[in-house]
Amino acid sequence: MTRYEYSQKMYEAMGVDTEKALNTLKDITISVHCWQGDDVVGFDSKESLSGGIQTTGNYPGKASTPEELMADIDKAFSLIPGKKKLNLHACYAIFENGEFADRDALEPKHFDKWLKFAKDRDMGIDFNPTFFSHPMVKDGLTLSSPDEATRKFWVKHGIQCLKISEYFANETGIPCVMNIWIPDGYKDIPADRLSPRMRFKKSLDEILATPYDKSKVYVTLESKVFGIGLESYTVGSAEFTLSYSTKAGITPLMDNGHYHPTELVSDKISSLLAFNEKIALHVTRGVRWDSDHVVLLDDETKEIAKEIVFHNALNRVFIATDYFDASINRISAWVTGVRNVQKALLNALLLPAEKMKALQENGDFTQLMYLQEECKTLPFGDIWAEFLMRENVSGDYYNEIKKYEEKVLVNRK
Ligand code: RNT
Ligand code: ZN
Repeated sequence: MTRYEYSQKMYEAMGVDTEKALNTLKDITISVHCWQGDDVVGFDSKESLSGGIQTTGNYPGKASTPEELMADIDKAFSLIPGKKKLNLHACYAIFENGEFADRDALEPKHFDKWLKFAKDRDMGIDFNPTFFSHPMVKDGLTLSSPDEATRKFWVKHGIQCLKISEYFANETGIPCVMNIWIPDGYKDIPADRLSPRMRFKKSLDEILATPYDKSKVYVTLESKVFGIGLESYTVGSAEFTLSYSTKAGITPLMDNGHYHPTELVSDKISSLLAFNEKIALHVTRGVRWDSDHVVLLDDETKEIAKEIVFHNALNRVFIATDYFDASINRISAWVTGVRNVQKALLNALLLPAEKMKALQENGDFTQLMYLQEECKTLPFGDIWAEFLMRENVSGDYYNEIKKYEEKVLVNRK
């Protein structure tokens, strides 16, 4: 008997079908953020990263050209099992022959290289307008700016991105999730909290007035509680984005780094599922603040996965990763984080969900606790190893990445 077969029997005794779990896992798409590869820099602006987000560290080998970033994504994806989607930001536009287009003039053609990249790999693309790291961010504001020229510039950016998203969906045949996140906020106590929010609302209305095919493009809106240098007030707060999403019929997005440290996204998912057909997540790990550390297989990541799996919501939740660590090998950061999202999902798929739910409904909390704790020591590693084997990826990604680092990354300027 193989280790997998032996472990399968142990799960069977708990009432869990490991084959079903593995078959479900292999079809779950994770939208992998491209920005881990170059510390959220992109190719369209010489501005340093702004918007209250920050990468720290200067590990060698950062990608600084489209070719390098694509090669690194390929390397990372070759070591990540399961289905992937490419999550791009508008600042990753690729200009050729000295041509340039500002954010308000971006067109689908500026992403044709990415489109080809994705198509060649049978992947869909998700997209994000980039409302940061740009000279038109005035006093930290974009869509909520009181300066009409600034606000209009960013509205135009949003509209162009909507067109690009629809282009991706049409060309790949896979729906595109377009996420709107703006950094807008104030460092110190504002005199007027309402006017910026009213302008943000108006700007979103103007962007969404552009006709687009709602079966192909899912517009999501991401909230945030604060940013660096924007500690006192964030225009796109949780209440604002949730209310707006509901009213406009778009999809709310929760990033688990965007709440007060004792608030848990795992507890929020069910509330949003009660009111939305689809919801979206940015899976990250905040350490004391929205630090965007690499996702680990920690309790909260497992609990988030459990909420999706236990409520049969795998086809209702868009799962994307969002973190950026510049202090370790960036490819390893990618692989570790995405694998951990998948491990958390597998962990949830290997729990006797119906039995646990019934124990709760029957008020048998003693047995529920017993079962929850027993499941923690089941041979999860054997089932994960089986998944990697079926997906033809090795468990040892470290040495593979180390080789790539020595051969490719260290030679970069
Ligand atoms: C910032 C948000 C946002 C960004 C990306 C780069 O706090 O999480 O999603 O991380 O758009
Ligand atoms: Zn995010």
